[in-house]
Amino acid sequence: MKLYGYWRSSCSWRVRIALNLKGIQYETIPVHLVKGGGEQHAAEYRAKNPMGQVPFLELSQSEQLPSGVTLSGLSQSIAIISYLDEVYPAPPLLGEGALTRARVRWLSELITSGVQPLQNLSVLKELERRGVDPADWARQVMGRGLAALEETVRGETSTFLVGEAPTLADVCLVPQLYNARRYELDLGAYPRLLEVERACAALPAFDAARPELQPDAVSAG
Ligand SMILES: N[C@@H](CCC(=O)N[C@@H](CS)C(=O)NCC(=O)O)C(=O)O
Repeated sequence: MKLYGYWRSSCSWRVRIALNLKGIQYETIPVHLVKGGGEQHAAEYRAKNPMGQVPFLELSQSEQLPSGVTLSGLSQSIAIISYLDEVYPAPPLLGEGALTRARVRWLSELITSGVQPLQNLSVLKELERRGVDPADWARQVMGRGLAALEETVRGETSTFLVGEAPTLADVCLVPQLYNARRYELDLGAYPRLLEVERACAALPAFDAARPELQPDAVSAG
């Protein structure tokens, strides 16, 4: 498999963690989100993902779908991780039981729908163009979302967000906390989230997915 991504992209990072947790080997294909206005907008990349965003996972085989399309790759981190979870079920990333799985999706979506899209690069660039301070906006939306997440899980004592094994919710949490630090959000008000982050950091699958360890990190800005 080939993962098109960017070292500092939180959505690419989610997929890296999932691939590592499942022990799947993959090749990194860097897509520089900043250089020359962003390689994600190049026609060659948009042919894969017309949304012009990373990640994109190129699969090792293709399959014809009922729509007639022959699919050989996937966009959207949650669709990618859900696919991997179905094809490589161990370890399960949604947990066991309908309500547990719903809780995992709830916490994941709080981040993937309620926070990250509001502070995505293209949004921040557009705000700047309109005279709004992008860093201030990013801090505001991340602070609101992380405070809601902290309140949602306050008082829980599991090692990870939903139980004793990492799930999709943790996979989404860790990169989002990194983004928050990047924009100098004070994380002191989220002790439960930081506790879970520490548990994740102790796992090799999370550690190896860190931006600084990616092949495109050295030369990128
Ligand atoms: N919902 C998508 C969001 C993808 C996304 O926002 N990707 C960001 C990086 S984390 C991106 O490519 N930004 C480039 C841009 O906005 O130009 C997913 O989960 O994959």
